[in-house]
Amino acid sequence: MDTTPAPSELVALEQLACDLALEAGRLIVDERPDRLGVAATKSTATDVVTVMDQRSEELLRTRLEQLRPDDGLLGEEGGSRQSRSGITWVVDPIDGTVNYLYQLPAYAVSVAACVGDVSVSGGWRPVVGAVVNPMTDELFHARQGGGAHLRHAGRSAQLSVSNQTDLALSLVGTGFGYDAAKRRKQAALVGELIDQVRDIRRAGSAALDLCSVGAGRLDAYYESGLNAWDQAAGRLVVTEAGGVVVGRSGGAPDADLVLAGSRALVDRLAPVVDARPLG
Ligand code: LIP
Repeated sequence: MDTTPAPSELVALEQLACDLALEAGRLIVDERPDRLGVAATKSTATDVVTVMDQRSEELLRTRLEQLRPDDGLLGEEGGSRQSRSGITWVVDPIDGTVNYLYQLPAYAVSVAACVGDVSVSGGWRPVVGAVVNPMTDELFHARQGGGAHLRHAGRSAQLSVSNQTDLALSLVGTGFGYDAAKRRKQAALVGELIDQVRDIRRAGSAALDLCSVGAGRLDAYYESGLNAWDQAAGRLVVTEAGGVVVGRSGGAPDADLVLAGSRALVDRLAPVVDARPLG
């Protein structure tokens, strides 16, 4: 069921997404154990989970069960619930977990409310989203038709993507997966791109990279191997800031490829990125 909530409900959902992301953001900073270790690993030995990823997701799951019992849930650390309302919350309790483990201040809590079937590539879309970087005290948020905003130090600013159209003058963000063979392919694509752009940035959090595109801090961003929770909220920040987010060959953004930026830059970057499947 793909029904956009009414504008008044979108406002309430956006506020809830912001409140939840802020609360989980405080938790992962205030309650970080002094000697934080790796609680578990997932796809590879470098794909780590900390106890704070688990606690942050537990907090989000509990709050949503209390406040929105009919909504569904899809969380990175395994939280899932079928939707009865048509809304499914897609959450990443800590995006940029390796940065969090190393205390690099570039990690985020990402919370999005989506319509459609989140288990189907291209079968869903975010209608509200919030991304908090608790270390920089920045809250990026958006709702469908309501624009994208950055709240920082008590002030709020409307966001818009950069108007850079020249690929050679573009600052492009990207990332690498946890599988070594895949990383080699991803590095080869960076090698091909490096002399066609201004420079490359690798921040370590897809949610923050997408928000950087929305804020014009990056001209474009692309990555393969992302899950729905890595891209859901950030994707809406980009589109509500006037940009586009696509997948391979202009399709829906999914695990195969997420490519974001202004229409002009995405059209120039796509032929290079599309030509190198990284699966
Ligand atoms: C991370 C993404 C990042 C990517 C990492 C990892 P996680 O998500 O945000 O863009 O390069 O490989 O997937 O694992 O920290 O939630």
